[in-house]
Amino acid sequence: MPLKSLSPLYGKKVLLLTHSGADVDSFSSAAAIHFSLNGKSKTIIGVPGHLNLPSKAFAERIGVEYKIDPSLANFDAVLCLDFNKAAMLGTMKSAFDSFEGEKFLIDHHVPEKERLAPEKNSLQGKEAISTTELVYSLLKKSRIKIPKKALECIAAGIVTDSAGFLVADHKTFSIMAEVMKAAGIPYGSLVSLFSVEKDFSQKIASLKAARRCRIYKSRESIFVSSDVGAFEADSAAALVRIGADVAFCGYAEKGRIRVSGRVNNSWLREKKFDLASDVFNRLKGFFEGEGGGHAGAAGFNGNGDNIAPVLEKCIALAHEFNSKNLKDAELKEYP
Ligand SMILES: [Mn+2]
Repeated sequence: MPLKSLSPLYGKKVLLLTHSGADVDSFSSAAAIHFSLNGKSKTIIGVPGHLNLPSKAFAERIGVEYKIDPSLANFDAVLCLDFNKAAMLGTMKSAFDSFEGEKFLIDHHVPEKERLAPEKNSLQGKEAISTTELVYSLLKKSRIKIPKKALECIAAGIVTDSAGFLVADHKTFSIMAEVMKAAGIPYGSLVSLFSVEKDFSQKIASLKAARRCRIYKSRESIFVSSDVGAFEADSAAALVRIGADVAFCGYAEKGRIRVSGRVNNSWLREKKFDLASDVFNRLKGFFEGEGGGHAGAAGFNGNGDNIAPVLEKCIALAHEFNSKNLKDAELKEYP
């Protein structure tokens, strides 16, 4: 039986834990629960490593504290938000693995074999557009009066994880309408809570990714890959905006490799492609590391000193997907 209410957390000291490099959905899931359980539980928001730029701005503007790499000592329970693999905790993984208190999980990724929390403490809904959507359903079932700030968090997670409603359906809009009505906040103000102007180095990274990019033709589709020093997710998204159907950007640094992939939305729907299962999870068979994410936005973290073969393998796996059942579909690189 999955988690049906937040009441098992009442009266306890609870760490609300995001994944490393917390995005807005992960962070605002924690913040929504933090605001809503005020007075019922003692909650602290914990972030392994760092927050991404939009969620850092969001935390500041909504006015909520968090701890980077907190110690798990003295907590009765840890609630994992928006991830389902301990590898997503970065350097906090071992502390989490050896934590002896209760473990809880709310997440919308496709369930893994690995379990971070017992089933009775988990709410997993891969049909939900965001983890905040699951948090919202749980707060309602718990009959908690949801404060305005928590409603803003819930809405922010839906907007960002749906990529501005690109992957939304009618249910997403009805939940959004309900949450925005209760929060009494116009859409523009909501978006301004997490919007960040790209900074200079981010723009340079995207432009360099475009300059260095390798361009491939896989049947009638365009795949690209690029070696970038930083902002790999953002750079991959930029390459999709200028015409790639699938883009991989990554780098190797100090023995670590990191790759992000992004996919054009209509291509993704037409092909029923899934970056996580068709590329990044399979990459594990060739390189040491962990892959994961969503159909249209995913990544891989691993060990290695050379990014070129990793990017080439990503392109090859995407091409393998794109050419299945076709014998002679060749992958052509543009000079
Ligand atoms: Mn999410």
